[in-house]
Amino acid sequence: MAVPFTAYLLTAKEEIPHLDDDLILLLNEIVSATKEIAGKVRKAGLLSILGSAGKTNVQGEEVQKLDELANEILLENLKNCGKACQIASEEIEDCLVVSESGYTVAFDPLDGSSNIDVNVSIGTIFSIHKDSLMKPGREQLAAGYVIYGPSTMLVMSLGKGVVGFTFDPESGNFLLSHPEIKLPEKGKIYSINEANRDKWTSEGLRKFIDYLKGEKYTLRYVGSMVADVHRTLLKGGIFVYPADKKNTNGKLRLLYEASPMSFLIEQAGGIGTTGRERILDIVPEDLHQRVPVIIGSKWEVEKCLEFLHF
Ligand code: AHM
Ligand code: MG
Repeated sequence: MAVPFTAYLLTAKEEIPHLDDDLILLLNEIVSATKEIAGKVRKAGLLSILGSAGKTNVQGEEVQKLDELANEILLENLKNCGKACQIASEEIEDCLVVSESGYTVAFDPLDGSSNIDVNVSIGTIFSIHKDSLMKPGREQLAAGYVIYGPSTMLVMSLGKGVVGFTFDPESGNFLLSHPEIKLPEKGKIYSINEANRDKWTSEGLRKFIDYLKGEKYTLRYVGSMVADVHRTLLKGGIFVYPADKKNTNGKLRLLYEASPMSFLIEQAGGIGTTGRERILDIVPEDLHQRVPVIIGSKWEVEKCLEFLHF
């Protein structure tokens, strides 16, 4: 019998000192919000919630109706549970201060917005710290994502490895299906939006991608970070969203995209870097700051760094 999420947390508590009852409550609240989001995603075409919400977010990006709905569901759950002192979301400009101390949550309610309307995998990403959102990623107490794909999966780390749960629609529970996710040391796949090649600011990166092609790598790029990182975690290889002429610090946001994903990748045995520094060592300066992202198997990321610094 597979272990349900809450039962897993209660057992993990014995090995993970920082996993107290408040953190368990908070994680349960996030997970219950994602179940609600998964329900909406599954029926999106029937509920008139596809398409644009007709506005742009703080970052000038078009907001989809489902982005907005997922954001509201998460915010509501987090505000009501009383365990989150500060909340930051991709969809809101300032952080929400609920109380002076406690857990902070940064999230991307629905990552991969461009894939919503075409029924391709999207996801929710979350990152949890204590007392302040503006701490380096290495101090995360928990991070994870839920991928709304052919099956809905929760992948999470509490700082002691990476585990995966698959949603069982019959029982309504996330059940432990991947007790120990380990990234292969080396893979066969690279993942990057190669249409931007001419705009990348690094010649070394172009040479690295050419090198991988020569080594018979294949390209997979969904355009949902959650899906591209999920594949990388399970199969190895490398995922890159670099700086380019338009996005001089890359596109992905540190607090709720780069940092939690880097935490998972490192916890699974991989590496996460901007090309200049370890992503988890960056002390955030801004809630929505962007960073270049190079994450994946040890072998490919180290090789990439060699090309970048040649
Ligand atoms: P979003 O949070 O608005 O969906 O944007 C982030 C997404 C990532 O999921 C993905 O890796 C990236 O944007 C894709 O960007 P592009 O279409 O430029 O390749
Ligand atoms: Mg996103």
